[in-house]
Amino acid sequence: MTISPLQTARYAYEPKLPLILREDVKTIVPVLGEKTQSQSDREALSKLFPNTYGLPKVSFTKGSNPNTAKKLNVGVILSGGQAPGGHNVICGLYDALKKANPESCLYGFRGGPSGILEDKYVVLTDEIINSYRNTGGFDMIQSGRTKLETEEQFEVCTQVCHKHNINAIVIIGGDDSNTNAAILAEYFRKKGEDICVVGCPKTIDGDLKNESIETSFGFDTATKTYSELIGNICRDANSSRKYWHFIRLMGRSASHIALECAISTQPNICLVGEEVEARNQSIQDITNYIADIIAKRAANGDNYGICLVPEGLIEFVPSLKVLISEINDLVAKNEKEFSALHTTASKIAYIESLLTDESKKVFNSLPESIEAQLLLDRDPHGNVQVSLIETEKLFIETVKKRLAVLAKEGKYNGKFSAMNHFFGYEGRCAFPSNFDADYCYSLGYNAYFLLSAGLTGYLSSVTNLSKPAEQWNAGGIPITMMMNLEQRHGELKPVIKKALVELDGKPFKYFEKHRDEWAVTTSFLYPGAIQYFGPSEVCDTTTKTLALEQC
Ligand code: FBP
Repeated sequence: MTISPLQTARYAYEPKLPLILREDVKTIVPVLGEKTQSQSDREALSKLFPNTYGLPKVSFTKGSNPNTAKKLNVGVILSGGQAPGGHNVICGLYDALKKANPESCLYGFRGGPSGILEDKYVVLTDEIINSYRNTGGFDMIQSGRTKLETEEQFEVCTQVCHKHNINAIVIIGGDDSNTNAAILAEYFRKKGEDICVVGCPKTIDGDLKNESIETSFGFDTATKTYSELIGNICRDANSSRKYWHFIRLMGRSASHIALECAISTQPNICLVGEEVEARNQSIQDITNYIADIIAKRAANGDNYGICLVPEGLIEFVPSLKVLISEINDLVAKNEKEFSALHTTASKIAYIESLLTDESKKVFNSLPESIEAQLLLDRDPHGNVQVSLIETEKLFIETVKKRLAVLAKEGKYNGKFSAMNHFFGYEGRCAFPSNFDADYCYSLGYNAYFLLSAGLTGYLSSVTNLSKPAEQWNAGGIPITMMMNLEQRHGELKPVIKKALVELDGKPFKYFEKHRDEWAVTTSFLYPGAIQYFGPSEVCDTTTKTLALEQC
């Protein structure tokens, strides 16, 4: 197989570990801290997790660790959307496991959580691991979105673990996958099974974070990749001075990706879903906001610009949120009739006939293409797939109309020519930045010390991330500590709290302070491509979000 020169060079890159994890594996010892409490709903959660609630936080120190002599069989699962660095989590776990005992074995369950249910696996070897070091993607064992959540599934997991004598499972996933990891850990304990479950925080969306998890892996590389592309488009716009570029960015719900890219590239406009909701804005309000900036720039002779739109925005617009949740319920309740309809027009007519009057009005106000996209297949959670809804095109249409009104009123005299883009899949499998390569390797390596100590229901945690790796702290956080109860499909469920953009947080405040200036005065930044080799200030810096949050 021919491989690119960069890939060859990346194979040789040695990820940086926190100092304590650089010690001989036999001398790294877990230290149990204070017992913990959940975010809220403490009584209810302690009843739901009688065996794993309130566990202590874990850190590591130097000493003598007898556990590392044990031969262990460990299973690893990649769950959900791809995020740069996933391979390095597996490589870190593999290296620690083999250093401790070369007889130990790592089973890679294929295709996500369904891999363990169907017992599809590969026993990972040096040859496989070495051909994926520091590379992007999840193709070593692939990923999937099946959810491990029912007792029947947990029973199958138990049988598969017995079959291979598996002592521990590492689940690399986002908030939902790690919530389910905690439920599986509790199930194993309840059944008296000696199988540990440890999670690793993954998602480019950046919404799995809290005081103990500073960032999810993949956010750094994905936002740097999008920022490079946005910066290139900014420069193109500034060169030809004839287009407005509307760029939608991934992020299933929270607007962290758009906000990070905005701080990195200083576009003229960046919408933030959480702000739209807080201000109770409608599509028309947002349209007016964009059109006013376009008119102001046109008055200066600048008929060009950049507008960033987070893909999750659509569900933050209050009237659309209601509409989408009505459609989700209608599609779920009338699944048979709905799937029997074969044309888009018949689907639109069917749903329209069942909507409440208020939502029907909102639905009818949307272009037909968006109506159709709102009816596309739901994800495994029954939610609309926001990555398929072309909100950027919606705004190009509504803004065009608004500019025509402003022109009639004598408030706009310009030329509006727009281009649309969507950046999502382009960033999820990029070669991990040095930060993600180091962070992910550390998360995986660290996970070994948790599971070899028999710790279960923990998330592998590496903190102090805005500092150089030698100052990072390694440890484990009980997953129940991050939980609260939330209504999900009509039921109160234990879940890890999703971190949305905080409007009083430092990253948003920084953006808010500068955005009016960036709107009118062209202030684009051109971050360029991720650098893997060169001076540390060019290659190793993390996101602006993390830097601002930790300053
Ligand atoms: P995870 O939360 O599973 O990491 O995935 C996030 C994400 O990349 C979102 O940004 C995006 O909306 C979604 O996955 C796309 O899903 P799919 O890969 O199934 O098209």
